[in-house]
Amino acid sequence: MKTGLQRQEENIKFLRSVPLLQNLPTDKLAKIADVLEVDFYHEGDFIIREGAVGDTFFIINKGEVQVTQKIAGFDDPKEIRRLDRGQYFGEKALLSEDRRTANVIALAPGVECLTVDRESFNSLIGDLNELKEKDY
Ligand code: 6FW
Repeated sequence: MKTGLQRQEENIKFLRSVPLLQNLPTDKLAKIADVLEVDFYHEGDFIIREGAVGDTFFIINKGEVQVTQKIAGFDDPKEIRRLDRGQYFGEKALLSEDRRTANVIALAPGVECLTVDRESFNSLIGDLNELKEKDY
């Protein structure tokens, strides 16, 4: 059996390996590890739906996701990117207080994400320069 403390230590270790969070001091990583939740998705699940209201930031802990976006004049959204362990998504709607700008779909055999809500994102992550300067 794994204790809550072991889980917390594992989460801090993983957070330290995420490029976006690499320069954060341990006390901030510990705060993120305290507030994050773990979500599991099956293949084909829409983790994020383009156009929806959203209040969550995601970091991939296991598996791979597909990012797709609606193209004017086409019925089917087009794949724009794939992301895997250590990469993040969902920051855009939080930074701009706007709707989701793309779909994010779980690929086989499933996906585990660490999630942070808007309030914790604002106080712990949203100020990072990498996020503000990002230009896809
Ligand atoms: C893209 N155009 C848009 C991605 C994540 C991090 C980095 C690429 Cl450093 P949201 C939908 C999310 C959005 C982004 C993500 O999809 N995303 C894109 C694009 O070319 N969104 N508009 N590429 S994946 C990605 C690089 O995180 O945030 O809250 O939800 O709008």
